[in-house]
Amino acid sequence: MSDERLVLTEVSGHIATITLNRPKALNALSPELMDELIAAVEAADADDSIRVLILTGGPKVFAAGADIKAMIESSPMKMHAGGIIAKWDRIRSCAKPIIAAVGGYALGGGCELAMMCDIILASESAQFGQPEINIGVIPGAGGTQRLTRAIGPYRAMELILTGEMISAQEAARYGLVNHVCPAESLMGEARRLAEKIASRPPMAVRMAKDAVRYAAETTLREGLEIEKRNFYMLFDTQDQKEGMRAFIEKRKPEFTGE
Ligand code: DAK
Repeated sequence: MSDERLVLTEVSGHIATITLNRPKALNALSPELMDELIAAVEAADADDSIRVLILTGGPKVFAAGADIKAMIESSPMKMHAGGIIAKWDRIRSCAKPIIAAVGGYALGGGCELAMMCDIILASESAQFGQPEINIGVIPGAGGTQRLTRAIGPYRAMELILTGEMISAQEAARYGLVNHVCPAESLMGEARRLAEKIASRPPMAVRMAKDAVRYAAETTLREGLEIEKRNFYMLFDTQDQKEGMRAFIEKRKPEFTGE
């Protein structure tokens, strides 16, 4: 692993751990870092041996937002032509579950990146916020929408209008964070959860992620259609036969991912 890489990937068993590696700039999400991150996520998504991704920024910070220094001279047309929205959307397109392990600041684009993940674990000293208002803009990678859906309109409005941060504990109380852990056990907990999910039938995991995501992104009627479609599709897998047979035969299922 070279120190110059902005994103590091480590694979162990069925789990890929992707680490943002720009600590001196608090993992500010520069265009170069985002390119490496998207490549790492897409590589893990395409690798059949990987079932779950963990995304972290290391023990001290998750990400302090998009790189303000890289953004200051931008223009609407530059941003549009650079396709940055489409780029960020590629993280969200990952079919496998992503667990965010947040060790410190998750601010602005960093908070939005965590919210593109499927489960958020945080260390006791982590802090979350959308401080864009303090630099004359607003969240641009889903913050106004995802935060509002995650914690409700009144709390989201206050956070976005004041730009203030909330602690990991408050974020957990609001429903943004699944579990808060001591700093030293954050990665262990992320791994334990990733392994649990990786032991479940992978096609069912994908279909479940897909259906749950629709709940936040579409109408109830459409979401129910997607759920039904995904449920039916799983009857084309060996793991469905094995799971149901094992239940009837009172034994542990052996899932193959087929
Ligand atoms: N960008 C660039 N550099 C950053 C940075 C950032 N967001 N955050 C920190 N750094 C750099 C600092 O400049 C400093 O670098 P040097 O001066 O040493 O070269 C180094 O990291 C350490 O930072 P501090 O000295 O400030 O450290 P402190 O512990 O004193 O303070 C802090 C930590 C996190 C409170 C502070 O650094 C801070 O307030 N950072 C900025 C937080 C922020 O405003 N974030 C929101 C940025 S706007 C979109 C996609 C994404 C976005 C928008 C659209 N599309 C797809 C359309 C996202 C926008 C944003 O995130």
